[in-house]
Amino acid sequence: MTERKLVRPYGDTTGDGMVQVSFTLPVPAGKQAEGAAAQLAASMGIDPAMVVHSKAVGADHTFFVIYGPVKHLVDLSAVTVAERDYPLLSPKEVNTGIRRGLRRKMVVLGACVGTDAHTVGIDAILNIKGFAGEKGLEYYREMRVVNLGAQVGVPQLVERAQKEKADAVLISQVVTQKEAHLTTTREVAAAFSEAYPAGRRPLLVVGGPRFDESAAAALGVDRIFGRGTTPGEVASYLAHALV
Ligand code: B12
Repeated sequence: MTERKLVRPYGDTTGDGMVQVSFTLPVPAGKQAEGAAAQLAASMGIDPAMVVHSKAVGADHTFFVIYGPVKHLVDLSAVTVAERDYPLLSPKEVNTGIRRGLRRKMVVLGACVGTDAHTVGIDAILNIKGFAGEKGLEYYREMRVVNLGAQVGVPQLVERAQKEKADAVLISQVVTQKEAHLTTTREVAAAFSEAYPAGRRPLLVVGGPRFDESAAAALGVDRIFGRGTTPGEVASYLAHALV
């Protein structure tokens, strides 16, 4: 049995339980708004709750930062996360693997899908200049990368994947308002399942800063990559999954 390891948040001294949270209330800035923020924080378990910052956001809303202690503990032995279950490879190893395993170039299609226009993330993974000191997938000699850019419709994505004979389709979802990232991902998964015979669709990989990386199966895709992902991690995964 794993040993329980309990920790508390750290503010000024070890174990003091101090946390900082921020939120906006639909209340005009003023004493009543600050009282309302303190009340909400107290009911969240922050006691005593200090309103350390409040600022009007337009005429009818106020933004707050609250600081104070919680009594809650974190049991590190009960934490579950999606661990990387494949080895990190160098570009040379990925290229060699593809050449030996596929005996042709791996076709990787990428796009920012739906209404989302945030292309910086998918470009960080695909463009040759890369991200965090690593070259993007365009740098890999054994990959043929097709970057469709922003605001690509789901039918257009499927059509292009078929035309290019894509081995992997990489989609980016940055906007999370009204769970747009989840809805679009489910739409992509459903459209690919419908367009391809069972077990024959390309590998579906989704990325964006606010995804839960352990939710791939629930969303109908093969893998999710979250914030801070580097191109090397994605290339290694593609080699692991497809070769
Ligand atoms: C730059 C930016 C813009 C630029 C985008 C330019 C462009 N060509 O991309 C512009 C000005 C156009 C823009 C517009 C808007 N934006 Co904006 N934008 C940002 C900003 C400041 C930075 C995003 C970014 O580039 N990050 C850097 C990249 C490298 O990080 P990343 O995207 O997380 O990508 C990494 C990982 O997530 C992962 N990854 C991402 N995608 C993929 C895909 C795959 C396959 C893989 C494997 C990995 C992967 O790998 C990347 C590298 O590690 C963020 C705030 C922030 N600080 O994050 C807001 C933000 C994303 N925008 C926001 C909003 C609201 C908007 C607008 C709606 C604003 C408006 N009212 O018009 C519009 C929406 C436009 C649209 N239709 O999508 C909100 C979203 C809020 C939410 N809950 O959804 C944010 C969070 C700002 C905020 N705090 O309110 N925006």
